[in-house]
Amino acid sequence: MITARAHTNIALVKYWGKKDQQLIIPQTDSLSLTLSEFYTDTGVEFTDGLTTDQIQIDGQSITGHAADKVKNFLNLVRQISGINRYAKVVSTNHVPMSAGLASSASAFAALATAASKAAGMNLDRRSLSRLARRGSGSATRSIYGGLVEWHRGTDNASSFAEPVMENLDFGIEMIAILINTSKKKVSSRHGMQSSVTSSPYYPAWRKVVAHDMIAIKEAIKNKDIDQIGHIAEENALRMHALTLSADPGYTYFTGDTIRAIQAVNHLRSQGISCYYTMDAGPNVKVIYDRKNREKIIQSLGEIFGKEKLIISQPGPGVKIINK
Ligand code: 2P0
Repeated sequence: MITARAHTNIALVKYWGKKDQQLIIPQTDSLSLTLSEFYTDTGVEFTDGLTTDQIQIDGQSITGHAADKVKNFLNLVRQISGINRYAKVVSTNHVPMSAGLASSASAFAALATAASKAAGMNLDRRSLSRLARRGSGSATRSIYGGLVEWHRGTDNASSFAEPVMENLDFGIEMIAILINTSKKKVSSRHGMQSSVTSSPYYPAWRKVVAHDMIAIKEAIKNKDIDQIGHIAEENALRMHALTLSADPGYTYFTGDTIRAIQAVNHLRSQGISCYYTMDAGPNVKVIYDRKNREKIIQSLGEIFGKEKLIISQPGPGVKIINK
C-alpha cells in the first residue's frame, strides 16, 4: 500500500465557480495558504481478487455519493495508467478535536498522489496538481506547500497550480475559530454553480479576482502581512456576496460568524492587526503576524473559549510517507 500525506489549504483569493464542471476548470485563478495543522493520510493498493473498490475513511467503510466520487477518481487513474484492478483505499483525516474542517482539498491531493504511485506512475508535481483537480478544485493547490497559485487555464493541460512562495519566513499564521462543525446545507459544488448561473454580480467577481491576484502576489513579494490580510478579507466578503445574491440566495454565515468578524474588527480598532476569511461554512479563520498571537488568542478566547481556537502555521506540500 502506498500512503501519501496532503495538507489542506485556505484560499486567500477564492475559487468560486467552474467553467467546465466535468474537468473542473475554474472561472478564475485562485491563491491559497497550505496549513500545517490539518491533513489527510491516504493509502491506496490496487490488488487482484477485489470485485469493487473498497474505501475506508476514518475507520468506516463508505458507500453512496462520497464513495462514488472516490470510485470515479480511481476510474480516471485506471484509465490513465492502464491498470485494471480494483483498489483498497484507507484514508484518515487529522483534524484537531474532530472539528469538521476535513476538506476535499487534502483528501483528493493525498488520493491523487497515492493512487497514481500505486498504479505505477511517477507523476511530477504539476501533473499531480492536474490530477488532484479532477477530484476537487481546491485539491489542485494542496500539492504544494506555502502560498500557492492555481492558474485557471482553458483545458486539462493548462489548469494546474504552482507555488508562489513555498518556504515562508515572515511570520504569517492563522487561527481557525471553530464555530459550527455540523455538515453544511449547501455543498460548495452546488453553491458555486448557483452563483455562476444566477448571481448578477458574477461578472464583477471575475474582475475582482483578476485584480486581487496581481495585488496579493505583489504583497507576498513584499512579505506584507497587512496587505495580504486586507486583500484576503475583502475577497472573502465579495465571494460571500455571490451566495447572498444568487437565486435562491443563501449564506454560509451564522450569528457566530458575524460575531467573529466583529471581534476581528474590534481588535484592529485597538491597533492589533489581524484579518478574517471564511470558506463555504460558518468557521472564521484569522490571518495575522505571529508577533500578535497572544493578544489575539486572549481576545478571541474571551468570546469563543480558547478550546475553540486552533493555531496553524504554513504547511508543506504532499509527500509519500512510506514505500
Ligand atoms: C477555495 N472553496 O478556493 C474555495 C473558497 C470554498 C470557498 O474550493 O466542486 O470542494 O470539489 O471543485 O474545491 C471548496 O470547493 O469544490 C472551495 P469542487 P471544492 O478553497
